[in-house]
Amino acid sequence: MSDASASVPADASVKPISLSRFLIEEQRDKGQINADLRLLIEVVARACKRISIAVGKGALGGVLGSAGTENVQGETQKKLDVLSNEILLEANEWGGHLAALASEEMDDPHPIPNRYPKGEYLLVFDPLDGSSNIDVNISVGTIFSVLRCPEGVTDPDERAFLQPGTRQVAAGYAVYGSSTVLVLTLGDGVYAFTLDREQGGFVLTQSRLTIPADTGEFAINMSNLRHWEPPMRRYIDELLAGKTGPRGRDFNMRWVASMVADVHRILTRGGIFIYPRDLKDTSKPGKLRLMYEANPMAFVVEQAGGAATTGRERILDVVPTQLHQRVPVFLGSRNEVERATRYHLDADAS
Ligand code: FDP
Repeated sequence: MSDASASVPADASVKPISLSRFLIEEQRDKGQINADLRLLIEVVARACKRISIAVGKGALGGVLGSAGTENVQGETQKKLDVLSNEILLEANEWGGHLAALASEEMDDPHPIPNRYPKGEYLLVFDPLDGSSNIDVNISVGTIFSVLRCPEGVTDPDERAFLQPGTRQVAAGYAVYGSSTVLVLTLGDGVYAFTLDREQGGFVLTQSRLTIPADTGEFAINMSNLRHWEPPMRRYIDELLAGKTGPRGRDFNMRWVASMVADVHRILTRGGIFIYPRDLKDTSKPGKLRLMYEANPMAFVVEQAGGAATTGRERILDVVPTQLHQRVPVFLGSRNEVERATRYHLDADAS
């Protein structure tokens, strides 16, 4: 396994490039984005900076612990889940770049209030992913995805959002860890920006991140093993068998239990992240949400040369039927994702 990512590291002798300058150049020089999409990304980044500050205050900010409410998934909301959601809504609703927003923390899409102009984009986000980790000071993050509002739709409802991940025009996440890093794709490579806490802005620190095709590291919640389907067990059994097993090498396991942190590690040094379908509750085809987690992360991972499937098909090809739909997720180093997917397809065929 290669330990180092093939991405281009920041060169200390080169003048730092701010997120704003990066976006202006994407618009003006490359024609990759228009002014509205540039504004949208800048506003999301500003909201992430505010969330990062709130997360960083920890107990001093009075924001740790439960909010005493449940979201549409029946999960207990943390105070920071609610606060992060409000920060993203407030930041984005007045700029004129959005037609509507949808959040993992809200039952229905959030319309743009009539007093503000509407734009051509739809913003989808998980305001604070991995929030069960917040009270124990482990990395959490914000995940976002941008779609175009379908032509002719002026008051977008849930149906407007039900587009496959291939239609995303931008996606990314901010990970609030030992440093805050914003990872972004506009459909032409993956870029990472580190928050300069003194200056208050995001600075480009890695260009064209690349996930190695092979890896010796996997991330999965092993406590669910007894509920997995046979091909899933086969894949993990072979990894656990190590040098003397069919794979002929040892594999290492890492599980932060914050998807953003696990995906960020994989973008940095490779690996496979799996949240498979399990038979514990057959009404749920997985734990992670297609629109808020799987699609944006799949877009980022594919743009970095990795692969992302449900174990059976490419995540980005899944046509959503519900805003809060769940899917199994296999993503990261291409050769491992393809192998795990093949085991599932072979099992289905036999
Ligand atoms: P969380 O429930 O804390 O929000 O989004 C779901 C998620 O975290 C992911 O970030 C994480 O990868 C996964 O769930 C952790 O699941 P387990 O509790 O099964 O470990």
